[in-house]
Amino acid sequence: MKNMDIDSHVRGESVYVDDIPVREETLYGAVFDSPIPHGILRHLDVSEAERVDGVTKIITAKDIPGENQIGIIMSDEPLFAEDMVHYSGQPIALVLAESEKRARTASRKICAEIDPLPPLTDPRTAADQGQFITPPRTFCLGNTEAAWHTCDYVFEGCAETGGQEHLYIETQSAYVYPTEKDGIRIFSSNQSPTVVQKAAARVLNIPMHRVEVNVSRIGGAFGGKESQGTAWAVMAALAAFTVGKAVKLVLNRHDDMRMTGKRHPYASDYRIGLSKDYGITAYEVSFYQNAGAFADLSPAVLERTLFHATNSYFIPNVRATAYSCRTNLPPNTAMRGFGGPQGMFVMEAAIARSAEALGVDASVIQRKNLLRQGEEFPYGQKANRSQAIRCWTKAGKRYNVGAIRKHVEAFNAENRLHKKGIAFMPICFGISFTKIHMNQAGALVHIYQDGSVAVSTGATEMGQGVNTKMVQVAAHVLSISTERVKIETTNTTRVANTSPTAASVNADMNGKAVEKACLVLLNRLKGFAGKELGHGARAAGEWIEIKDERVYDKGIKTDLVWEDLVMRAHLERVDLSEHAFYATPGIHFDPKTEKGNPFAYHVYGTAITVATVDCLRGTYEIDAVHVVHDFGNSMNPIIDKGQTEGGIVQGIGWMTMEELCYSDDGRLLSDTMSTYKVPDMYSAPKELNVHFHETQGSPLALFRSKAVGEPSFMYGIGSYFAIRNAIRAARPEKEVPLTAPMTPERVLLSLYDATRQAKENS
Ligand code: MTE
Ligand code: LUZ
Ligand code: MOS
Repeated sequence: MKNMDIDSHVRGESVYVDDIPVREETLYGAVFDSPIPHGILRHLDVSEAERVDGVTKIITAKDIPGENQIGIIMSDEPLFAEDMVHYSGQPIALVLAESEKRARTASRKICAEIDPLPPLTDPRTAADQGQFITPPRTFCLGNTEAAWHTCDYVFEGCAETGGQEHLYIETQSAYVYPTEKDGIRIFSSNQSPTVVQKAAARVLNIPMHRVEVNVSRIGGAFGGKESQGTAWAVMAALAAFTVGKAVKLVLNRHDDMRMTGKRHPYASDYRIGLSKDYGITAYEVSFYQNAGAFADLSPAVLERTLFHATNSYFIPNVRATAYSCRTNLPPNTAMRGFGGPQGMFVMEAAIARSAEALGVDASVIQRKNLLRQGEEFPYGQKANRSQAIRCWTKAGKRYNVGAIRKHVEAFNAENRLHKKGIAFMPICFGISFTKIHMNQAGALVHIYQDGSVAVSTGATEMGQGVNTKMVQVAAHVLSISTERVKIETTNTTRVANTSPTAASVNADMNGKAVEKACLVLLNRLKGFAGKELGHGARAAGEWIEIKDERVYDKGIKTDLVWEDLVMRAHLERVDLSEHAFYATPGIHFDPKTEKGNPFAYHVYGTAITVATVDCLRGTYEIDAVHVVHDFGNSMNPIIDKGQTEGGIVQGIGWMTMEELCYSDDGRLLSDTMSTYKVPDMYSAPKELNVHFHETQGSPLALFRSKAVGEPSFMYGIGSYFAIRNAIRAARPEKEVPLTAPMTPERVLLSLYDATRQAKENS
């Protein structure tokens, strides 16, 4: 089944927040934010702004009836700054006016008197000053201290990765209006309707049942609306509540890029020990996460970095420590991979550095240490049905890596100004929220009298195709046409207490809830049909089957079809609605020992990347990415392939060209589409092959079809090392710092001025 939204997307008919027809007398919001990254807010002068024609009200912390607080994990983040500002772009006030233009004009006339304080932007400096969001955490396996003596080789160094802008197409948006009896209805572009509902209730000081949050669909999120869609929705809610009118708040691209948090930049130190035959005996790593000014989701992101610190390898002695460092940047947040990519990059960097020092190809070390069945992750879980080696081997054979290598070598021998590099990138990604309690989902299924079906779940559709998969589940279980199934908007009044649509688990968890609800309805209808066909009341349904919208009795086709069955059931007063709940079984984790079985299953795969570097210009092309990926038993190959390709290109962007530049005083300089480069058609790999490695999947995956949202992102790391290997083909003697992104500028510095860049990175 194709993504059910594509026709309306292409015609421009799909409705996003900005497309909702507004009510009469709707007011428009513009956010006034801190012009500097750190300081004491002495005074706010709004008098001139208030005089702008059409301005209704300027909302500040003083207008909040409840708590000035929207922190998702820790209560450390005010909706509006009050006494202090902690980052450039931090909201201070919301201007309400009759038009967006007037609101913006007025917001430029607000004057904030701020005594500046020195800003922190670097995580290592923050750590030196003891600026931590949470205490550090350490995952251990074996005993690294004892293991170092047994190693034949030990290497150490540092590795750095940059942040990443989500660049969802739909910017942060909310449209809110008051409902009767002091209620509020919020339309928001948001991955976490319940988070918004709870935060709005807290800020407005009303119970959650008076707040309704509705999400029709999201124009892309990538993690950027897991926690960070909340502020704008709550601001609009506060404004609507205060003035009693509808309020619309849509950030423009520039404000969105300036004010919202991004993927966390990390600075890391590693030490790796190997045996003579290239087995990795010991690995120690310290991660310094640049969390930004408030906790946001940083502690959870930090945790996933630790979970994925050894990527797809078994290492008997591991010690991984992670520090969440408070800086004066916008709070960094969830983004595809959620800290996993940052952890895996350092592992791959350590292997690359070892390989270079030992004069072997990195793939020799990678292959040697791939996880086997039953081997233990540093967090105590054992690899179950590990596909690491199978995917690797299959990739090598299927894409004929021997021939690729020969081609690369021949090319490099013949060309002086262009060089090619090749890199393997195995991945292993854990599926489940790492916070166990978040692994729950609900679904509400109605069968209407005419046989049409409506499904509500806690999942939000952001382009990943979860709604399409939900249609497939309902149609399959009830054995009816997909045309009969409609997916409703995600709404807190229909499915309550939902987890964010994140962690790649939403087809699995919401799909299992839909499956459960549909099975209950199916059995109820079968029982009813059995009685109608003259079987005794007890276990009447046992003889009945519903296949392709028709009732079969003891395997024999009857005249009873779906529509008649449903109508007759309704007339006999059979309940045609069902709510079901799913909680992932068998997962647990003890944060005291940092051990457990946190993931329902893992997703594996291998990518082979080939890149060509232009050694005069520092530019490069990704010639090819060849993937063998563990999809389990894919329930929707079109969607799954799209998710995998999209993840890869987004991963390549993070590793190669997307660079967030800050001024010394913590202002984002690359805050527009003209200064922040994302992958386009020309920077996508010239060839991108995704082979479906079909396996048994996992019983905890929906229809044994494994989660696809995030894992492929980490194949992008291969592009970094392919480019690095091309640079090394040109300059084998140069020490190239393990810093990402590998922008053309960095390629040039690596080729021609290594010392300067070494200084830059020291
Ligand atoms: N695909 C599209 N088109 N747009 C998105 O915003 N977000 C990604 C991924 N794929 C995203 C996407 C992220 S970060 C996650 S966690 C998953 O989708 C979430 O959806 P799922 O659990 O249904 O896979
Ligand atoms: N969000 C979250 C996530 O809250 N917990 C997670 O474990 C997670 N993992 C990936 C992406 N988002
Ligand atoms: Mo995805 S980072 O879990 O929204």
